[in-house]
Amino acid sequence: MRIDIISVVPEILKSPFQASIMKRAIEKNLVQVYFHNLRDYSKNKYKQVDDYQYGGGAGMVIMAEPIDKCISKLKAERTYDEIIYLTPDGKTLNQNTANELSLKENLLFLCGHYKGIDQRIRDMHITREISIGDYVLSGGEVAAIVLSDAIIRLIPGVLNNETSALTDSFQDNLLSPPIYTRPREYKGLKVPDVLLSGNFKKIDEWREQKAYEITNNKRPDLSKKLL
Ligand code: 6GU
Repeated sequence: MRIDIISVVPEILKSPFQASIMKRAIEKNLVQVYFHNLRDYSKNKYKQVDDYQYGGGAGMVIMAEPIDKCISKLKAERTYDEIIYLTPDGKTLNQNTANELSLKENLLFLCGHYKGIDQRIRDMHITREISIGDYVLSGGEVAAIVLSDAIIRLIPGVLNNETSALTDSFQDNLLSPPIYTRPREYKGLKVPDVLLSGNFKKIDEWREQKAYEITNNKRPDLSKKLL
């Protein structure tokens, strides 16, 4: 898979890809991630990419031309399965969307900043708009990192068996059961006996029961989907 990310502040993007699972995925060449600085496509000598909005109103808008130039250059080099604009008014990201996007070959993410981007870019180039939740971030960069992480961990070979994505919360609309590691007792708090029993049938049953209990208590909205 190849992911290209366009941003006016690409320095926000870099470090999450330089550690842990995303770093490993890149090192294993299971994904290639490229950052593009929108300011490199500005024809303005101050590298300005934003301007006031027509009709008045607070907040600057990213101009169509630098975005169009950048996207058009990338589109000429390869075919993108999706060109995704990260925006709070997009469709809220969920596991199904991450699963679907993890099967694609070439993805292009456009991060908004300031008030947003000129509508004509959305009309011309964008195939999908994604939000990561009902709150406002300063820009789409953090959302692009979230989306990349959710997708990359699903690419076959990125996770090993122990961390398999198949057992993640949300893959089956169930939250995870409690987990413990050594020691058996910490400050008087004991690991549940069943986990030490060696009876794997009993352990599986306990975990499943806890998963249902926890989902019911914390996320009754997910519980309804189980019916
Ligand atoms: Cl994708 N962008 C911004 N700016 N804010 C958000 C968001 C995206 N998703 C939730 N809030």
